[in-house]
Amino acid sequence: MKYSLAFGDSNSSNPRYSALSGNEEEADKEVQDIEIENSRNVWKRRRSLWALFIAVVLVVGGATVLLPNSQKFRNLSTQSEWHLNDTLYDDFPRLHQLVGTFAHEAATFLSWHRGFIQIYETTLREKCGYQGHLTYWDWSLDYENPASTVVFNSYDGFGGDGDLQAPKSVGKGRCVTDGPFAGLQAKYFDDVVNNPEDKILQHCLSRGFKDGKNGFSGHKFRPEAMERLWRQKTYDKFFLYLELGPHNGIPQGIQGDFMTFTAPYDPLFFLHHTQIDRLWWLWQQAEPSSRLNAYSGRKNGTRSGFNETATLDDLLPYHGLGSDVIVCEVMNTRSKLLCYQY
Ligand SMILES: [Cu+2]
Repeated sequence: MKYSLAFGDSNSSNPRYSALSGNEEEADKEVQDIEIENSRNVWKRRRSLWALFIAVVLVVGGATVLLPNSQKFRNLSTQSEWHLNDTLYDDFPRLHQLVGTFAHEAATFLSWHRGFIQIYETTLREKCGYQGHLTYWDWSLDYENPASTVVFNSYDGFGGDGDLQAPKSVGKGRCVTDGPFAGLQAKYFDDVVNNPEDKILQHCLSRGFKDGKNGFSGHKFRPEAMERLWRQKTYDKFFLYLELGPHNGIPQGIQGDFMTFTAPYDPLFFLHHTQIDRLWWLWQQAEPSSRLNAYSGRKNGTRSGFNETATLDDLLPYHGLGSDVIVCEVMNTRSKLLCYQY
């Protein structure tokens, strides 16, 4: 469809969006000729749509669970072309681990992850027959009791906490035994920062809600925290507050695989980072004339050992799983390379 300012339901009903959409006309002028075919929406509890998404993720993961609609995807190859002996599903945690100290606590946190989830979406579409788009979990709506969100439902969600009766697994968690990812096997686990070696450790998908179901706190993304996020005026202040605040609240609450640089083993990682990307997008849309080019702070994470200043010409590495890109290519989601909106 042609890009227009008539956004879909998810945005028009979002008070945060309307509060931030002051300069739409200006943005529209710059992009009026770009076709936007990719509209990312909020995760909705609609099994008819989501069985498909879940089935696709399962097949990428090489799992043996059979869901409605999944049969046709099971015929597709799950072999990675990127890294010998891995599946496509292992590729994403493996790449995320490789760039761990580069793409966190640095300006690259937002830019690198924007490219990363784009590669994931493209992989689902090109290699798994998925025809939908990435979706996001807006956890700020669940801040009062994040553990009871429908996202964790067994039947039409992504499954819940690790099973207290199940064996202990990685990252202070236990095996997830409900939902479509029950029994999913992961190959790597990286709990050692700055360890460049592969950490091969076969295990079940692990979650361990902090302090149990009632202790998983939404404190870091409560309304006051989100208000504070929107008050950040410069890119470096915005990304750092977003990363260390609202962003960290989710893995710290879910734990298990999600706690480490191999976090993409938990399929929720992609709903989470699509939400992070959307928050950056909203921040940019509030003042597009300046913020579509706003980029500052450290080029590499504080734990990387490097201390250089970030620029729009920096290279974002995807080590062959996807093409490397220059930061300026991912600043505007309406660019030719990305071509999506929220
Ligand atoms: Cu990350």
